Amino acid sequence: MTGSTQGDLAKTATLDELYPKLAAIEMGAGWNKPTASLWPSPGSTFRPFHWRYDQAKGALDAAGRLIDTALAERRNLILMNPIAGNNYATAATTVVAYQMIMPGEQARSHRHTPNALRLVLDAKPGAFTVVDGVKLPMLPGDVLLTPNWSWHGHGNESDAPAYWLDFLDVPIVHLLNPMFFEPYPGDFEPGTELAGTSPLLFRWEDTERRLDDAAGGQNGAHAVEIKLGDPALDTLALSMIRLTPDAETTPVRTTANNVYACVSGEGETEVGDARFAWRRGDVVVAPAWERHRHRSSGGAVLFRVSDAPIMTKLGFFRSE
Ligand code: 1HN
Repeated sequence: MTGSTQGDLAKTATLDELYPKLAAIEMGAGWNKPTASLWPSPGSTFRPFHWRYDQAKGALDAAGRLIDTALAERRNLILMNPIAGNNYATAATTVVAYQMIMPGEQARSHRHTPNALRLVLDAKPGAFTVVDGVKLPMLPGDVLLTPNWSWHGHGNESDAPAYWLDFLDVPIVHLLNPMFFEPYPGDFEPGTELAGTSPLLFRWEDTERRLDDAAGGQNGAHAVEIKLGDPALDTLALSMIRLTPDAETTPVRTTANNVYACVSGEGETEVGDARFAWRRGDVVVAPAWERHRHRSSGGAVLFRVSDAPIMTKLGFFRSE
């Protein structure tokens, strides 16, 4: 037995003597810090933040000279929320990364329990992801899903580097611990050409048509939002928001974490006390319960990744 006996503990004369005895048996006095575990409303530790695509592109182009896909399973840049002690997560449940693959390269296939998706930023015909043996094309504005345990590898048969954003629920898998990861036997999974459509691919041309149709039905509204999937993944819901010129959205806050990426145009987002002026390819995070709104004078399209499905399933979703 480590620490004091039942009798020793029972005879302790003062609190000052009790605390070290508790520490020795890995117990703590719950009466000292009631506010350390419960507080009146979400006090998110994550910060509103903005990452710029032009800077990511510069760094990825350098990495393109400095590391190859044989060395790096993925040539990507993790968007780390700038809070003390964090060197991974973008928001509490979500990690976002910029990734680049050079002409002629292959990023070997693997599968993992975290759910993932990509938003393509710049790519020419010939860039692709093979998901469970099917070759999904990657063109700007396309969104590709690689759900829990699906094989995925990336390739580029075009003559230009391809850039995209990855979104994954890795931090929630870290918290709950059901992590499994497996490299593909034989490095790169071959893929058959996609015939027709796939539930794992939302092509920009289809998304754009849906946005046009939605706008037609909502005269005078400054923003239209369409869902991609319902939800696209078990943990993450995806949507595209079109801000019409001079749009200003109503401020909202929700217990869900929201990450926004600009697909086209320019604008700004206020998150709490912060204000971020963004352009194509940039990423802004609005952590849980931070009130936020978007503005665009010239019009823009924003991609939204939200962990609302997690909050809803667990009964924690609130919005105002
Ligand atoms: C991952 O597997 C990919 O497969 C991209 O392309 C980004 C970030 C964190 C963990 C795994 C990919 C990732 C990732």
